[in-house]
Amino acid sequence: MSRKFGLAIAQMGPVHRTDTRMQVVKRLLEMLREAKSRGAEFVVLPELALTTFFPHHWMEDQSEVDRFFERSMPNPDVQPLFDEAKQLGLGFYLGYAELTERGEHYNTSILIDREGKIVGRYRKVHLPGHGDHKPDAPFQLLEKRYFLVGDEGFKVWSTVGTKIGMCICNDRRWPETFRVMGLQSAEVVVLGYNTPSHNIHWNESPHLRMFHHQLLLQAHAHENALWVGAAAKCGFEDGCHMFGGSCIVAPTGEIVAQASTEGDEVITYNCDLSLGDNFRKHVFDFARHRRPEHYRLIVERVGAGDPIP
Ligand code: CDV
Repeated sequence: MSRKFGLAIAQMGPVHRTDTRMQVVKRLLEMLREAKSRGAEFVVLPELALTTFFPHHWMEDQSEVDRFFERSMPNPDVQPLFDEAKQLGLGFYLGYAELTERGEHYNTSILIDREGKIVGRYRKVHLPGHGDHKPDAPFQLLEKRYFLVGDEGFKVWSTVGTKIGMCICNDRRWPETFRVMGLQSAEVVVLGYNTPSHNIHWNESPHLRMFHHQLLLQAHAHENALWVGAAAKCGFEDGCHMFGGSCIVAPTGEIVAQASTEGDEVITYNCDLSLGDNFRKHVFDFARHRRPEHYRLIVERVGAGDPIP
């Protein structure tokens, strides 16, 4: 029997350093309304949706960095988003920079149910890039400087009519991210991302960057028999070009909806949550077929080492 879940992705065009939270929230409100008018029940917003992707910029003054962080959630700037979503009966995923009461900095996402209540929080585990200043690079990738590694792992929540997990951007490149949520019976995994079209380390074709994004999401969706919803912030943002390609991927591994612009754009799909059932019962029946006794190196080693005797 099919179980329908109206999933929307609200891709964002650039947010510049000079843009205010109020301007950003106004854009997001418009997309929430459009998602609702197209039958959505849940909307995925990007990583660090409220500000520019500030890890692209070297800053020495911590108070300048802290301007990009939220000290509470929801706060008065973001409250209209919570109010409107509740009014529309929409759940949503929101990525933002979190500054805790203890002064810790995380790249965070939250899950909000249809009553406007925060039901889940995820703090980004895989922080890409570097911590030092690279003055010769066209832009910086300073997540290792500005954020701590997330301390709460990958969780799955029973809410908004499904079992849903969260991750953020670079996490989508790691099979462990999705398998840990697959092992908690996730039916949907949602994520936001900011991915530059250019690689600062070597000369990689921009088309390959998009290819890898799609390849990985399609593989992880299929091998864990779940739906994936991925929302970009993209376009030329403060001098750095980031690719779009926001998409919804089915448990078959097929991309069923994809953004075609690099601006604010809503895509929707009426997902059948039962589509993964056959895969879960047969080829990817974890309980019958997985052999964790042969996977021990995955948790025993971090980096690659010598072959085991
Ligand atoms: N925000 C990210 O995590 N971006 C990385 C880039 C830096 C490679 C990504 O994996 O898309």
